Amino acid sequence: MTRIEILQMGPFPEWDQTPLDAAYRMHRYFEAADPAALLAEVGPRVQAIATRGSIGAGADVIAACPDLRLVAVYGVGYDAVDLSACRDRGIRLTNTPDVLTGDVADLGVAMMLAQARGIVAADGFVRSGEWTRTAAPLTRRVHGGRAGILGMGRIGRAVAERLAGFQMQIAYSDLAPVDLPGATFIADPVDLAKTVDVLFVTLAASAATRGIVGADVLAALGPDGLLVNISRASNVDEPALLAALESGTLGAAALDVFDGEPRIDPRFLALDNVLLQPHHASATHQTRRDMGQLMRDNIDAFFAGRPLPSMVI
Ligand code: 8YV
Repeated sequence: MTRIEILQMGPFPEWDQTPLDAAYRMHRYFEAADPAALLAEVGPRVQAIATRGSIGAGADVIAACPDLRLVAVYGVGYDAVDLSACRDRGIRLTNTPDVLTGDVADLGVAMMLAQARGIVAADGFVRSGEWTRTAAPLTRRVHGGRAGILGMGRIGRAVAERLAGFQMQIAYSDLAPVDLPGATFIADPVDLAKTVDVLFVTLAASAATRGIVGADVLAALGPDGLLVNISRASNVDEPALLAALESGTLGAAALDVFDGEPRIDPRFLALDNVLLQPHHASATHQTRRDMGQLMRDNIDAFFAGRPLPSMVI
C-alpha cells in the first residue's frame, strides 16, 4: 500500500517519530544534506507538513508542495507558518492548544520569581563560597505587587490564575475586555506598562503584534520594572529591549524566546539583569507527550476524513 507522504520540518521525540514512521512516509527536511534538493524531489508527492511551532512552514516550502492539504504544528503558536498561502490554497492548519497552557504559565511565573528573588544568582552565591564571606544581597518582593498581562488568551488567563495566589493586582491588555473578575482592562500597552511592576507577554504572535513591546512600553515599565516574555520574540522589539536593559531604563527581563534562537544576540550574555531560558516553557515530559499525541491525532483524523481535534483553519 502506498503510504501518504509527509514533510517533517523538525525533530520529534521518539514516541511520536516511531508511530509517524509506521503510518506515513516521513521526509526529514531538517536532516537533509541538501534541503532544496529534497524539496524538489518529494515536494510534488507531499500531502502534509508536520512541523514545530518555532520552525513553521514558509512560503517557499509550501509553494514546493502543490498537493499539500494539511500543515500540522507541534505547538500552539503558528506564526511561522505562511497563513495566507494556506488560506489561498485551502490548506488545513492544526496546532496543539490547551495541553501546554499550564506548563507555559508555570514557567512564566517561575521566571518572575527567579528574576525578582535572584534565585539563579543566589545559587551561584552559595556554590562559590561567597556566603561564608558576606551576606546574600537583598531581592524584590513579589506577592502583593502589580502584574500586567499583555494578551489575555488561554495562557494569559492561566498566568492570572497563578498570580492570584500571590495576591497580585492584575491588569491586562487585549483587543477587548474579557470576563475576568478582579482584573483591570487597560487597552493601551504603554498605559498598562506604566501601572505595573511585572509585565507578562502572552500574546499569540502575528504581523499585527510584531514589536508591540517597543521602546515606549519598556520605558513605561521603567527602571524597577520586570518584563517576562513567554510568547514569541517577535512581540518584543529586541534591539530596544537590549538597549533598555543595558542602560537600565528597564530594570530586568526574563526571556524564554529570542530573535534568531537558538543563536541569541551575545549582548544578552553580558547582562546580569536578564534571565535567559531556552524556549522550553512547554517542555515537560507530560506536556510534550500530549502535544505529540494531539499533533498525530490531527494528522490521522485528517487522512481518515474525521473532524480535526484542533483546527486553526
Ligand atoms: C514549543 C511553542 O517550544 O507551542 C508553541 O508555540 O513555541 C512551544 O510549545 C515548540 O512548538 C516546539 O518547537
